[in-house]
Amino acid sequence: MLTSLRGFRYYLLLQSPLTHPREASNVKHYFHPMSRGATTNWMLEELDVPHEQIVIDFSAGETNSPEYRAINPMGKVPTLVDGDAVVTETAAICAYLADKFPEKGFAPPPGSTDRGRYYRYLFVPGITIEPLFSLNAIGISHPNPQSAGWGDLSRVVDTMESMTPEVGWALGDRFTAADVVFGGMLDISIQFGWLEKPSPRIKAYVERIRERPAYRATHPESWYQ
Ligand SMILES: N[C@@H](CCC(=O)N[C@@H](CS)C(=O)NCC(=O)O)C(=O)O
Repeated sequence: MLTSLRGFRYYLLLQSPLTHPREASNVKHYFHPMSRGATTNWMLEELDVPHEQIVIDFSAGETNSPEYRAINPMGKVPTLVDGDAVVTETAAICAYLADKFPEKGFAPPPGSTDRGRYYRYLFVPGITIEPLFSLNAIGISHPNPQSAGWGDLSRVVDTMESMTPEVGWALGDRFTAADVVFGGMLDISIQFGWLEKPSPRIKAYVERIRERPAYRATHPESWYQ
């Protein structure tokens, strides 16, 4: 069982085929298959967005080039460039794409009750779940959970559990970007062994996620078989 992002990278290096190249378009996706870019790649596949796939090998230092830093000063992948719009951060890219293609129904209307719930599913993974588990995986816990935005392990696990839908998807019957971001984080939490004992509810939701054709087209086979 993988326990770290580094393990994930080497694992994918051995296992994952590169995703299918797509026709050139105004949308450029800077990514690497062994990175969080797998999630944005999945989102692009869900929406069937024509785009140019630009592989940036961060382990070879390509994120440090002046050209790439001019696009993303954090020197991280993924980055999405759509004409003049530059979008970084996995959840932001998924949210941007969902809004850009409203006809696909991947985001509830702004101002609706569901939109509030949707934002929660988009923001909790990167702001709360990931920092807690990244530190936990290397044996670090914040000395003061009241001032750490992610609190502590038991609060994060309880939150993940309570946000996981018992049936269907995060917002009900319709699969949305909330499932790509939140469901993707639960999937990674299981794959990396961050969640030591995933509950039956979390396991069942992640199984549903792994059934999606777009997930399967963008993830290594061993993740879902
Ligand atoms: N918060 C960012 C994190 C992106 C990130 O950490 N990407 C890693 C690969 S998974 C990276 O590009 N690392 C290269 C580096 O930091 O030099 C997101 O969600 O997109």
